[in-house]
Amino acid sequence: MSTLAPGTTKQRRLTGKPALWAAAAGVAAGAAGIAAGELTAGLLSPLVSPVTALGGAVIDAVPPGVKDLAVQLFGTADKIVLVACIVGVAGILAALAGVLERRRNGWGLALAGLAGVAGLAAVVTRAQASPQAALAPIVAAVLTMVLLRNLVRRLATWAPSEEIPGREEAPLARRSFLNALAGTSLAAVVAGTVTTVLTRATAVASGFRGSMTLPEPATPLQTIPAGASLSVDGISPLVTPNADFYRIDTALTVPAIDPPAWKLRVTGMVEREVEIDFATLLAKPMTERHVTIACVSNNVGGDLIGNALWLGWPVRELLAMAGPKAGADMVLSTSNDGWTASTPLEALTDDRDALLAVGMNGEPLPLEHGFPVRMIVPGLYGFVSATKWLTELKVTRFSDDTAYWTPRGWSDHGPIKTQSRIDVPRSGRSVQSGKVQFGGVAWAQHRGINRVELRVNRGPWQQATLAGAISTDTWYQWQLGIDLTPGEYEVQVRATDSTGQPQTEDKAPVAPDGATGYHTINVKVG
Ligand SMILES: Nc1nc2c(c(=O)[nH]1)N[C@H]1C(S)=C(S)[C@@H](COP(=O)(O)O)O[C@H]1N2
Ligand SMILES: [Mo]
Repeated sequence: MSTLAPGTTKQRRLTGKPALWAAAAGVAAGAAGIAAGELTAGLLSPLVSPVTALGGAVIDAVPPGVKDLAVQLFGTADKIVLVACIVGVAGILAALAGVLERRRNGWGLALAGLAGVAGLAAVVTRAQASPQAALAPIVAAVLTMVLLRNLVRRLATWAPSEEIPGREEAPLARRSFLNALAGTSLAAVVAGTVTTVLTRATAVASGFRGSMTLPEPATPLQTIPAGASLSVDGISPLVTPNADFYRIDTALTVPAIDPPAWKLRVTGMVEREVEIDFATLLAKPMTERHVTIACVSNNVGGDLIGNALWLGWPVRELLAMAGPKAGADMVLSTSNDGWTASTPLEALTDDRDALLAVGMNGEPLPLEHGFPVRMIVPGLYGFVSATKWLTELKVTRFSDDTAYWTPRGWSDHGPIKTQSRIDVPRSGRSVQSGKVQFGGVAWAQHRGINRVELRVNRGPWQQATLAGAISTDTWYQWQLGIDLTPGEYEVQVRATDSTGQPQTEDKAPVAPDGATGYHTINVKVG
């Protein structure tokens, strides 16, 4: 802050302001630097930019509890909130750099340099980073430093931080600073706009996706048996439309993969390494299967579950080409962004039709659901099986390799637990007395469900009507009308799988391997 001589009114008007102008200079320099860095990344390494790399590093570093909380608080908007936080923090740091630099030459530059080092570290440790990706944070930091130095120098001639006897505000110096500030801000806006237009790498992928036609399945189309779908108002549709399908992943920006450049490699404990490209995969005999996939983070009664018709080539066929060696018991699948899942080798080679999926409900995979290729494994939670943007299958052992979530408090195995959910009426709703229609879904993928029951106020279990399934790998709809007089009721559901094992009443949290307990709702009958 300036130490101003009393009585010089012109200078006194500047009190407090120079620091604000310095902060503004920092923000403008930082914004222009970061925008230039993002632009460099957009041109040289569209998959990894300093901002998304920092975000990715934050996602990988936060403890699972925080992540679950963020998902609960913000839902799928959690990623937007994270980017907003990064931008906010960058803004504060930039303002601080401006103020510091004005106080002492080099301090603000040092802060900008430190931020650049953090960005560089984040970028080079990303799985998708190519060597040229490192240029972006360097450009961002160097440009920020140059612009900051330039602005602060002009600010110093306009509003010197040391009192210079007899010196008054210099209108020319003032104009010079303000012009430079405006120019820097304009450059930031232009670079930012060009970046958003140019870095639509997703545009390339979506362009390809839009123009491609899915192959016909070689096996007969899987038809939905009559009676698998119940007509109960408000029940989850038997097949979940793509637009309503839950999305869970650690990807801050959806990996945009150009299918002609895509390859899937089979490595590790195999007789011979195998590589397959997209055109070759599409030419393989495709299988079509309805499979209900579920997230291990789904709370009892939650909606992180969906059923879709997947088109793909069985994983076991590709693995057979490579020839897994004796002793291997796991396949570590890796996605384009470095995320990994550990799947028992057995589940990928038995007859359950684990797929290298390219289609979802009759369309190419949507980008956010793994375009161009993902894994779908009936019976296993997504975190140990459903790798999106798939690029590598490493045949290995559970004792030798660890997947993304395992050191973060989750299990290395994840068979889906038997569960059931009441969709209607919604908990807390008021309904008319008389016959109240209850309806919902139950699932025990790959085992199948043979009974669903409801109980009111912990009374005797009453058997619901269970719809015929598409297969044991999908969820089942159920319904039951119960006569209820006015009052408040607690209603619970439980399912029994086809081995005769009822789901447990014991409550377990989602970590490490899936929630248990009865879905319980309260209904007001009037
Ligand atoms: N590349 C990648 N694949 C991933 C994940 C991820 O974070 N990254 N999350 C998994 C998890 S936890 C689940 S539940 C499913 C969700 O698939 P969906 O988003 O298509 O519903 O994807 C799986 N595949
Ligand atoms: Mo998940």
